[in-house]
Amino acid sequence: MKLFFHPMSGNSRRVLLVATHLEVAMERIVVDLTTGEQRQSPHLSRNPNGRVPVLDDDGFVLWESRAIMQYLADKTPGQTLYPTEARGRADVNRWLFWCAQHMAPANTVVVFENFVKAMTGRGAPDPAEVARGEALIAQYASVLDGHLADKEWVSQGRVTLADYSLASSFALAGPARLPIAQYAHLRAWLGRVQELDAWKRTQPAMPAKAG
Ligand SMILES: N[C@@H](CCC(=O)N[C@@H](CS)C(=O)NCC(=O)O)C(=O)O
Repeated sequence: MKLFFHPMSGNSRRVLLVATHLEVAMERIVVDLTTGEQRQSPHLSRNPNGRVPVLDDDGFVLWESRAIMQYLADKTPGQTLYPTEARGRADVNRWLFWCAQHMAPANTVVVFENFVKAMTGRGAPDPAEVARGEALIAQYASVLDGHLADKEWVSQGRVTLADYSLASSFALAGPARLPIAQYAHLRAWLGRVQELDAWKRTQPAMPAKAG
């Protein structure tokens, strides 16, 4: 199994977290997002969207990070990250879709302005874009914070794909200055995820020119 990824990519991180948690061995191949390698051949033939991560499992090529998480879990007998019972799975799916549609895109606006631009030499953050992203984060982080007020984990009372998917979207919260200081339940949960072995083992080294 091969994973085409970038170490600073939150979308890649969620796949690495699941692979590490499940002890799925995979060769890791960096696609250099800072030079545009993702929009050139051969990567475009792996993913016509020109993005990472992409999994290649013996010729079965799969893109979209949450689809890859689900595939890895489904291939692992006895795993507990992705429930097999209908309601448990539906609840985890709810948070995966919500993450993809709402929370991660909100975080991405600010991560792009405050972190990716510096990493790729694209100039200063645009204050209007930062404000737009911060408003979206306020809208969705408050939902997650409220949900976590009486819970240790997002779903099922245990670590699931939902935690890894959502936490990955906050992986650059510090260097990208995501405005989450007021969300105590969210921050406490993020701290719990960051204590997990899989999180520690997938921590990337920060690039010198970003942050
Ligand atoms: N929905 C996709 C998003 C993938 C994505 O946007 N990846 C970013 C890195 S975090 C990327 O490859 N960006 C390269 C670019 O936009 O040129 C997924 O979940 O896999």
